[in-house]
Amino acid sequence: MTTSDNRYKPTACILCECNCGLEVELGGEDGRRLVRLRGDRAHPASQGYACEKPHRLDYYQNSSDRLMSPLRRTPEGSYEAIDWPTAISEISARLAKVRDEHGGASIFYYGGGGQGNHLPGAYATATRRVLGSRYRSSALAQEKTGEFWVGERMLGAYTRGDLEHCEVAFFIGKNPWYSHSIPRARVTLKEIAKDPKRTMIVVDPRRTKTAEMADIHLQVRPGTDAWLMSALVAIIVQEGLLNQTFLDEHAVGLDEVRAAFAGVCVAEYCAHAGVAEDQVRQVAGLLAKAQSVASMEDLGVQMNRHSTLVSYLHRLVWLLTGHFGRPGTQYIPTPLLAVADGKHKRNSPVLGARIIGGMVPCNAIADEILTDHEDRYRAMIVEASNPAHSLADTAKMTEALSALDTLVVVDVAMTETARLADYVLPAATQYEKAEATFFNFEFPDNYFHLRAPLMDAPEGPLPEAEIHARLTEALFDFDMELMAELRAAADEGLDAYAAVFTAKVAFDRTLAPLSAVILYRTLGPTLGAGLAQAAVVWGLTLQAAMQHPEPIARAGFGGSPMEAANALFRAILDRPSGTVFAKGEWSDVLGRIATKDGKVHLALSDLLAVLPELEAGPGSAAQDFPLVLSAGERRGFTANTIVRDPSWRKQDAQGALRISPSDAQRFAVAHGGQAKVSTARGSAVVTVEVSETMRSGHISLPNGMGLESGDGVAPNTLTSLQDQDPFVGTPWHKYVPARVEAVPSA
Ligand SMILES: Nc1nc2c(c(=O)[nH]1)N[C@H]1C(S)=C(S)[C@@H](COP(=O)(O)OP(=O)(O)OC[C@H]3O[C@@H](n4cnc5c(=O)[nH]c(N)nc54)[C@H](O)[C@@H]3O)O[C@H]1N2
Ligand SMILES: Nc1nc2c(c(=O)[nH]1)N[C@H]1C(S)=C(S)[C@@H](COP(=O)(O)OP(=O)(O)OC[C@H]3O[C@@H](n4cnc5c(=O)[nH]c(N)nc54)[C@H](O)[C@@H]3O)O[C@H]1N2
Ligand code: SF4
Ligand SMILES: [Mo]
Repeated sequence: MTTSDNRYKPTACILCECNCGLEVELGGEDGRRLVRLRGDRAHPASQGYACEKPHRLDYYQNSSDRLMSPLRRTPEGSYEAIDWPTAISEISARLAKVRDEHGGASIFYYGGGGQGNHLPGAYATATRRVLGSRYRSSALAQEKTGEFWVGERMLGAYTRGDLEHCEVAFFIGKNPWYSHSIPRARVTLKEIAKDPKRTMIVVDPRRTKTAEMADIHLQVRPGTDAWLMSALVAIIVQEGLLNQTFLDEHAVGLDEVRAAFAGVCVAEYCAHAGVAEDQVRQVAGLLAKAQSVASMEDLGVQMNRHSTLVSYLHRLVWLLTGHFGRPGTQYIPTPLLAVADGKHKRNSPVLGARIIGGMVPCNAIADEILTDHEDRYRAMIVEASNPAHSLADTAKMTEALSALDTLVVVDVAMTETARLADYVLPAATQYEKAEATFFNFEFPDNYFHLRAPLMDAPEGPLPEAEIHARLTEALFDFDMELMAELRAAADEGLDAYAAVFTAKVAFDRTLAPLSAVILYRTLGPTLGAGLAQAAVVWGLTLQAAMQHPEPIARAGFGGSPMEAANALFRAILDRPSGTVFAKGEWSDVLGRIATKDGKVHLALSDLLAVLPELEAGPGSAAQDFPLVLSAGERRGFTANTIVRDPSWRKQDAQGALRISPSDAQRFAVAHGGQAKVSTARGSAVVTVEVSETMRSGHISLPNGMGLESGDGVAPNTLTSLQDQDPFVGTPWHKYVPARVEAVPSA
């Protein structure tokens, strides 16, 4: 199914992880402007849905900060344009020198993809391999690693909730009306809200748009979710609201959990959380009695005190009540590539911090550079990410990035991070090359969308696949005969190619890790105009066909793994609006539990061990900092730092500080006026928005603001590296002790 109107070309939105399918009409004098955008009805997940943001995607494509040439930093600190051969030879020589002197492990890789572009990370594996780079990280290690780790240990897997079909939807620290993250979020929210048989429960200190639509809003005191969620578990345990049949059959560890919560004083914990006890009891009853509960936690708790503990308590709530493996409850999706791995295999080299899913905790990175330790990171490649802005403690992060021997940034725009780099490499935008993401978490049908480019890249920028191919080739002698053989096989077709590739590359210990670049150079040229960067996807389809043959066969791609992979890859190339690549069945889900014994593990002893610490209560705010700042709230016109031009915002251009009427009065600040917000780490002057939606004691600032090019406050000038989760090092961006003072008008 493709669009009948051929002025429009299919692609996707890149502003949040939903990646809604879009149709775009190009225009402008050079034909390179995204002039008209609409939801693509042929997209299997979004089905024509889009929110307000993508209509202004031209601000991304035609940004004034666009990089058009490789840049090298001059001794004076400015930048000069250099050509690609110079850039590649100098960068590879500098990184090789760091590798030879200090070991490849001292070369760190950060990023690899954002909300819309995950192919660069796949290509970077080759560059990292030839450099011997061992450590990497990305934004996921400052939000999701706690959830991944807990999921891995309890279920051997990452789970999601079937919010589209549940009777009860439970959102914890999540505002999908503005932040989306589920397909067609607003349609789903409206459907739940208007159906009297369905219930929406929201846990959030702010009366968000989502909370307003909810049947029950637990307006928790900021940073006290651990008490609230403990109270919920305690009620379930103490009142016998357990789904005993489910637990007997599928779970172990119930006795330890029972013992840990038997003595919890629910009334006291509800008081600590600032929520009425009867409301919490009502919620526990609803969750236990409902046919199906689907839930979702996000940054409100994942970037907050006790984040990993709350991820655990959250899972206990739906597991104890048996909301798993049935329509409308939680499931384990079939990923094309697992971005959500929660395994802990090793620790970081300097601080010994837990590395989850291969990602070093973001808060550890600066300290692992700014040290005399022999194993410190000395060079870094940053790709499709802006850590100088997005990681905690901007000043410290800037100091750390500046202290590196070599920093290479690959981006489409001159970012805050690029301004610290020794070399800046210009990438083609996501509308100038083949792109895709691996945020494929749907169920039972699961989708993959390979986007063809809307236009060629201008002279200068290159797709990341080409950049990594050139870097890898500068550092490694490929066997040109083998490359020619693969290239010839590719010309004969996928089947011939697959045969040579599996015989000579896939199982070769030296070559397999370089697969992405080999595929790009040999299969890539046969894929059609602008699609070479899609070559790595063939390798992933082969992996997926080996790992999940049944759901992939059900989607129409059966036969041997190679046959399935080839058919799937052809479908991915042929369907410009996205492909259903896997069809799950609810009866599969329990069988996907991947713990050693196939059971749900309810008792995580290290997390149960910290529960008694809650008995002392949350403590009171420091005198200097009586308020809690959420540094980085999602709003109507925020999209991390993907769109840099401030004029893209139709509202909230200054990124106002939200404050409750009572706090505004207490600190003598007025709506529309200026105020100074201060934390232990910094201060900033902000525009004030007095809002009834805020709970007193809680203030918030938007994310993605305060770029060099724009207004507002860069939230991480106010955050600190120390405020982090003790288990996995995720930052507490939503829990920054702060104060607000009036600024006299000039
Ligand atoms: N518009 C827009 N959408 C986006 C993005 C964007 O930049 N802009 N970014 C995308 C990305 S990268 C992500 S990770 C997601 C994040 O999506 P969300 O997690 O939904 O986004 P936030 O607004 O940061 O935080 C969610 C809620 O947490 C609440 N909160 C604050 N403190 C607490 C607390 O102590 N307890 C509880 N229970 N809640 C608390 C806030 O009031 C807020 O409503 O959004 C994605 N979608
Ligand atoms: N205080 C605070 N800090 C936060 C958050 C918060 O709530 N509060 N939220 C955090 C969260 S959840 C996230 S996900 C992170 C996001 O922060 P980052 O991971 O740093 O990502 P973005 O800000 O999305 O930056 C994406 C970069 O990719 C570039 N880009 C776009 N397209 C391409 C491309 O095709 N190729 C290349 N090479 N580059 C491209 C953009 O120009 C931009 O520089 O921020 C985190 N930081
Ligand atoms: S929901 Fe996300 S992906 Fe979809 S249109 Fe809005 S910002 Fe884009
Ligand atoms: Mo995120």
